[in-house]
Amino acid sequence: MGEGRGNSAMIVVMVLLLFCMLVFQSEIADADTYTVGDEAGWTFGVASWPNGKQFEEGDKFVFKYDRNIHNVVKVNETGYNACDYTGDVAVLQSGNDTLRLTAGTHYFICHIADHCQQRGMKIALHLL
Ligand SMILES: *[C@@H]1O[C@H](CO)[C@@H](O)[C@H](O)[C@H]1NC(C)=O
Ligand SMILES: *[C@@H]1O[C@H](CO)[C@@H](O)[C@H](O)[C@H]1NC(C)=O
Ligand SMILES: [Cu+2]
Repeated sequence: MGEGRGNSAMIVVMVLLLFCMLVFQSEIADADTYTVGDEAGWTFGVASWPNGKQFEEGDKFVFKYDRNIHNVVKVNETGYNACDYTGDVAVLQSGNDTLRLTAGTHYFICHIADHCQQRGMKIALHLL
């Protein structure tokens, strides 16, 4: 009798473990990949692209652009608002950069010519 109860407790634990693994897996599979700016890519006016979209921790963002005329610079909120950056910041310039982002708000600008200041080539991505 005691042994029977032990076995069923074991089964319950195993079912719970399996359930947790499934939930965990589906959360990973849930991560989406977005092409920033959709078909147009990372270009002028991209600032409004995130409007109405919901991003989640782990989502991937593909920045596609002509690397001869654009770049992608990760900045902080101040840099985003001022279209500026200083110091050691990551400058992406392959023309096809994929970033997996964590929860929080991430800011990117194009630092070529007046693209950020005048052309809306900046983005704030908020991930839940
Ligand atoms: C944010 O970025 C600006 C411009 O690059 C820089 O001057 C400032 O020190 C940064 N602030 C923080 C808190 O890192
Ligand atoms: C962009 O990069 C991804 C992987 O990082 C690759 O699968 C894809 O083929 C690349 N696309 C182009 C147009 O280079
Ligand atoms: Cu640009």
